[in-house]
Amino acid sequence: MKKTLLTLALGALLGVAQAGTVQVLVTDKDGKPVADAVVLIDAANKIAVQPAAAPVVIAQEGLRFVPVLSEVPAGSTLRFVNRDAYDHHVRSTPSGPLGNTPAVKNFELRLDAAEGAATSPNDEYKSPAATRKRSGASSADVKVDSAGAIGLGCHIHASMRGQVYVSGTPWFGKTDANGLASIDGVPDGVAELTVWHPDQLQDQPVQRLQVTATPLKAPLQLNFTPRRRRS
Ligand SMILES: [Cu+2]
Repeated sequence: MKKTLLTLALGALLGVAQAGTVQVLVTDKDGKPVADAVVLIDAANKIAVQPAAAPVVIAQEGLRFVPVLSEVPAGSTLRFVNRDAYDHHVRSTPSGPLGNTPAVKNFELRLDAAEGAATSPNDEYKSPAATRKRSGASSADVKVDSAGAIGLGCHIHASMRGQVYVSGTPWFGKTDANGLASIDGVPDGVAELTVWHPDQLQDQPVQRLQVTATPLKAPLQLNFTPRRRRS
């Protein structure tokens, strides 16, 4: 909501009369809805991407990354929080089914078990720098500035897989279980829509849109069918 208001305010300053909502439906090669696809819109009237106002939490919980896919604006801080009663060793990995897309940020974090560590919801927001420097921390922050994908893995648990997509545009979102993502505040005019999915072998084609104040529905079909994920 804040982003929408900001976009509208900036739009007014730039002489852009309106902004619209784009609802994207992502389907696979067989026409089935695809969840957890990142949808990105580039508008002719660009505004700079703003980092998330607070650290974006990615939990290690029940041997999983929660959420399994996080989409964040460039410049944001990721906060990895171990909520399990055992250690994790989070690291960035390449993305793509062949592991051929290098991560846009490289890191390795040893995160102690949550037991006895400062991981209650309130503690997460206390003095992150101090938490980071303390030895035996169960949470750590990573700032991500470059747009693109970061795979997540754990040295200790090979089955743990996650994804982060860092957006270079302020208009982005990820699809829900029905394959839908709704993006507000896109300036009127020509825009370019694209999608990123962790299973893609190559960049997906860019689609041109004409955005108006009337909500726009944009179907977007992948040229592949993603693997089924364990849930
Ligand atoms: Cu682990």
